[in-house]
Amino acid sequence: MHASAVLISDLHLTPSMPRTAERFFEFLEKEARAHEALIILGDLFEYWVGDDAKARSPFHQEVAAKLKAVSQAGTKVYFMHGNRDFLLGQSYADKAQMTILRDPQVMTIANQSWLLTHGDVLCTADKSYQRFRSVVRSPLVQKLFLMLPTFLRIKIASSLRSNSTAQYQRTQKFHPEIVQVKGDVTLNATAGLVAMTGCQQMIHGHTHRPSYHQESLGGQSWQRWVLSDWDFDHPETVLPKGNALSITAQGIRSLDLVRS
Ligand SMILES: [Mn+2]
Repeated sequence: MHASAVLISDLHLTPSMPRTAERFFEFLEKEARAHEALIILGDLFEYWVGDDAKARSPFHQEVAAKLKAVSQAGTKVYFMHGNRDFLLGQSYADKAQMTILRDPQVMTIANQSWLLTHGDVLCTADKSYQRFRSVVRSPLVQKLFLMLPTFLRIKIASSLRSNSTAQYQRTQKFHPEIVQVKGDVTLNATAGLVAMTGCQQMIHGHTHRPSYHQESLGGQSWQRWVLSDWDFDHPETVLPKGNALSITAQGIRSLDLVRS
């Protein structure tokens, strides 16, 4: 229950993208502190193979310290797992003073109910991803993975990422229409979540297709806001991008973090 909140997702923070991290730190100083709550809807980090492995890195310590400073300045920080950082655990969350949210989560902000999700669970046209997801999100598999030595976890995570990138690039080249469908949420899954939660205002990330939709199916209708991913590091190939959604008593609006 908050009078105002600002939401972000898909920053994919990594030491090799310093300008994106720099914009994030600036965002924490300015936009975030102007709200009662900061809600991170997943994929804050490019990948995560366990708190023990990351906690030692100076970059991840710096991110935790900056997040903690936001809490200490009076803005409550929430974190929902994405498909890349779902192994982020309680120990790192404690260090960053973030409260971990379940996915999906209904939250009251500015006297309205908002349905929050990372979004990958709604991409049901991609059957093989959903199969993969149900395996890697199982507590037993996670426990076994976290028992492996760190170097092996990093190796597995990076080979999974490069496989999925290679597969994406192949499909994008030969069947762009398939990428278009598989990479987006489905109307059926979205309607299912709206019905299950009874909440008609949804916010998610993951698809990297920032937008606002008014949708309906089978007598139900709802509004859906999609957050942008962030990239301030490759101006020669990718236009700088990054946004946040601000919810206050005045309503919801998108903050363009490139121009502001
Ligand atoms: Mn994602």
